[in-house]
Amino acid sequence: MGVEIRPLSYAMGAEVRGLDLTRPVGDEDWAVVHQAFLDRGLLLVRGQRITREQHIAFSRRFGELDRHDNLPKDRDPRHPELLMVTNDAQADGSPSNSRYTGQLWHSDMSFTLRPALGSLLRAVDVPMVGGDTMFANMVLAYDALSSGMKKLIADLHGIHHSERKNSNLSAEWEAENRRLNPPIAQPIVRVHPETGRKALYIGEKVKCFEGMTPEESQPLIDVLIRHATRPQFAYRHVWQPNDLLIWDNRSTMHLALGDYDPALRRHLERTTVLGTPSGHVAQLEVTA
Ligand SMILES: O=C(O)CCC(=O)C(=O)O
Repeated sequence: MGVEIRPLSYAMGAEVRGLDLTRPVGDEDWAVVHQAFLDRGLLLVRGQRITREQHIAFSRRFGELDRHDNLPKDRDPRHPELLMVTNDAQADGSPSNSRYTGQLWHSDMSFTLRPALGSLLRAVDVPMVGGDTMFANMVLAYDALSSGMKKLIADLHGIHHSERKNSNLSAEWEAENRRLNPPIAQPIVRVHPETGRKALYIGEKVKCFEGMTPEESQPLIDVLIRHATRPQFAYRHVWQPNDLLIWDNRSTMHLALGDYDPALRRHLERTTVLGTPSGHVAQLEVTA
């Protein structure tokens, strides 16, 4: 029997049943999974007790994997394709730099010149309650804008920064992050290379529009994020251990809510599939 696809919410997402990633996925099942990924923007595969190697091998079906040179401190030294999203303390006892990963609405690696096509995040250990992740369907959000707003934003570029929400990360991490990741300008509207559909490409890592000051930009950034994250465009994922979530970064954005007891372990591991080149190093507007 082949895989079965069941919608998770009206807006987006689907659960894939009947997939066992400890074994290679056959071509017929893969075709169904890949089509559901494009159609629904987010896939959930529950109960995947897989090794890191199996996680990486399945991820490669989606395309070439990022070795996370833009976030070298967050990757697993033995598997650079795997990024740790964890609140485990570091070897020297200092707090994890990735404990705040994703706590701003974002699309993965938007602050690079090759933003992610997709991400595959597996829950190893999650608190009994909380630590949920929210997703928004950016194609639905774009479609629902007025024609006037579509015209207004058509040629805008947003400048994406790589900072994390809380700034009490180690000074060393912050300095390296700034050095490796200059601000990158990305179009606010992107055309999905596989579906041909337009999607909003905005998030809380966008600090201003190119050619405009932060003060001029922020009101419109706020309007677009508020619009895109309306409940009817969203899905909220409540994690179970061994859940694998797979999302399309070209048609969705997401947010780690951080709504959990920090004394409890939360450890997830992510592969990132490289997307097509996009954007350019930003020209920052300097005003008198
Ligand atoms: O930890 C989460 O819930 C999401 C992590 C995240 O935003 C990411 O890996 O991009």
